[in-house]
Amino acid sequence: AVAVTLILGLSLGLTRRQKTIKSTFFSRCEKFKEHDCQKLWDLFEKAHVNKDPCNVPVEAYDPLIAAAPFIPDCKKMMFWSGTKDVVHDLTAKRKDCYFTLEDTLLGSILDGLMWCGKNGKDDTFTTGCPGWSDCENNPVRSFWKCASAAYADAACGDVTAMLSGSTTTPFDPESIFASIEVTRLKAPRVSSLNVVMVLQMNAKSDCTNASLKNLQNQLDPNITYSCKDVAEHRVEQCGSQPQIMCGSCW
Ligand code: N1C
Repeated sequence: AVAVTLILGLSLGLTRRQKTIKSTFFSRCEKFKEHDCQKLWDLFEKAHVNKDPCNVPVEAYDPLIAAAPFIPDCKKMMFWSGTKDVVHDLTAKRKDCYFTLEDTLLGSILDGLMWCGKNGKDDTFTTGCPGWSDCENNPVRSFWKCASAAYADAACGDVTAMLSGSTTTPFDPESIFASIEVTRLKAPRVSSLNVVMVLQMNAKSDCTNASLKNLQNQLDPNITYSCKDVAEHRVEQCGSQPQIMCGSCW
């Protein structure tokens, strides 16, 4: 009886967990109209189900990315590293000015989620998965690398990147922004990269930070680079005062 209860409890728990990520996936997907959410879910699962969760290459998510309609407003594209909350607070309120990967179909579906498959199992799991840095080829990291590459390829015009003044290395070579996105921005499609250094109280770095030299060295030399130190409250102000024109926020 104990064994039966255990097995029943385990499998119930499993179905519930699985239902959670699947229902989150579908409810977020259905908010965007005209998409085949079932097809996207199937491609999503195919990338990692029944695989070693530390051995899911970036390319495993290519079919999913290819199937998702991906038409960001290329002139408004915003990148970020270490500034997720302040950026998303802003972009939620100022869709007229900025657009992030989380505003695309797949980015919004998978934002904040954790998942993996396991060898010999047909399910998507949300617990017992490798963390971001536990192994390089984990499903979550591979997905964001794949999506970020496609996102950066789509950029055009004047691009903004919000980096954090609260770390000593705002342009962190390990980050997705540094390792994937920056080198994919190409002139003349992209004309400028405008870094906003978001400064909180007691900031540790600003536009003079040495790591930003590496950014400029990695950037296509035909893309104009600029950097501006901006207090965090000014960024928040831009969100709360929609009458401020996009170009005059800082
Ligand atoms: O490693 P990062 O930042 O430099 O990645 C941010 C960069 C952005 O410009 C996005 O386009 O890469 C893209 N991106 C996401 O859109 C995204 N949404 C959620 C990268 N990572 C993303 N996440 C989660 O944030 C991801 O699961 C990981 O845990 C963080 C990476 O954030 P970071 O180090 O601040």
